[in-house]
Amino acid sequence: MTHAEDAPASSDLVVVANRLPFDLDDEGTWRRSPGGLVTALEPTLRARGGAWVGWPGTPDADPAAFSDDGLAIRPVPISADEVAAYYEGFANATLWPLYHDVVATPRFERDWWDAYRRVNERFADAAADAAAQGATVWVQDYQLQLVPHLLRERRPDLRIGFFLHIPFPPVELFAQLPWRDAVIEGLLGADVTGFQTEGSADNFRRAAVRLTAATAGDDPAHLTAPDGRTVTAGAHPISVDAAELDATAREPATAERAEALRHELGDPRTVLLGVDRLDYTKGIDVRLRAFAGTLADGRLDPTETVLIQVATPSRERVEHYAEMRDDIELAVGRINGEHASIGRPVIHYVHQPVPRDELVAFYRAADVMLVTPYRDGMNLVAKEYVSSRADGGGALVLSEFTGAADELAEGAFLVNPHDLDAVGDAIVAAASADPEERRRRMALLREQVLTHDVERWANGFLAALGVGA
Ligand code: GDG
Repeated sequence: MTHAEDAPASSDLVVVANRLPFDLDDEGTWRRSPGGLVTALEPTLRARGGAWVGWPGTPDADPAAFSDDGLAIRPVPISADEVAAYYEGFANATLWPLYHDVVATPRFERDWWDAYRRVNERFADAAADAAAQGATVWVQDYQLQLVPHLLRERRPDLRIGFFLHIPFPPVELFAQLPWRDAVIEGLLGADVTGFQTEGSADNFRRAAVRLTAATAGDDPAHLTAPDGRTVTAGAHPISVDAAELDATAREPATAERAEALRHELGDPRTVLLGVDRLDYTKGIDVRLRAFAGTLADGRLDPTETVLIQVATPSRERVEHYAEMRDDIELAVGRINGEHASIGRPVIHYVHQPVPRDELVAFYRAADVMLVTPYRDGMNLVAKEYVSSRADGGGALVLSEFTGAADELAEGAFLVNPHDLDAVGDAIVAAASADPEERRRRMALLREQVLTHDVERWANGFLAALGVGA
């Protein structure tokens, strides 16, 4: 990748996220790392000469800032020890389980907290450096919850927004965190706090009032911070680039690949699909057990039904993840052992990243998409599936405990993932619904997702922050 080497000037719009939209590899080469957030924000940022502050993805690397076609890239270095304590520790073994309803037991370690605070300070310094006088700064996600307050201390002239991509838990759970007051104080440094759902926004407001000197404002979406500033807290449900997925799904090559895939699977009557990072919040285990139940009781025929489970490697150095991988792989082996015949597995388990276009072909090939998290901020997979069904077919089994359920309840087969029987029933209902009913439901889902895409999300949040489209 080529880029201008001169240090970028300060910017009027700054995004601060754990990761940059470019990764630095071990050889020191920058590679673009596409993702939903990048797609959503890049055009606006480039048009405004904006900046992105984030970690380059390699421990101990300390590369210089640079400009890429109107976008300032400002790397924040993180040491290997800090990756272990701040990222794998506090972010992913303390906050992640705590914020997902304690699905796994969070670990509370003072050293991890110290590293989290230190790294958040470094991000706040970098953001303060990047921002022009009176600029708008948008901070992303649970790794950086202290940045709004730290940044305001450094730069009271800035307008600061914060968006949480994962759920904000009920105060009864959040209160377990030994450093709970500091986290709320961190978030209250923002002018606008955004959450995936009204439920999360409400949880945050309750926690702020219960645990700090913040008070509820007259407007239910407003809080008055201890320093007298108004802080808004509202729902800004994130989404996907629905038009782009719809267009990819319409390409003849995608339909051909989807058909070829079904053929490779042995032309089964029903193809079920799960696509997740291999994460204990995603309910992969309950989905496998429920599927096995429907085969065992004869409601689904193992000679006519196939489940593809893509479980992308994730956070492999965090303890809970390694254990869970073993459990899932044991379950896949057991279910295939009991129900498959030679050359015809009932579960195709993929523990590798699947290329994007191939993933869209998977979505198009799947009669039933299984999204069964115990708790999920939003769940983009559900929205990607819907966007990819340009043919109007397919059915979505969706956990009530996802943010997506707030928008997709009407068209989806909604399910409580803690109720194993109900998950089995929903899988059977979705697989056996008549085509008319499936098309009716898919039309409802598509109407919602195609009109509420990621661009609308980004513009909506920025508008709340006072940045015009
Ligand atoms: C967090 C919140 C919230 C997965 N495997 C492959 C692959 N993926 C892509 C999916 C999707 C993304 O990863 C996963 O997004 P999710 O939303 O499902 O889940 P998290 O990673 O937990 O994301 C979540 C989100 O932030 C955004 O705010 O919705 O609630 O937890 O885009 O497609 N992509 C490709 N190959 C794979 O094998 N190409």
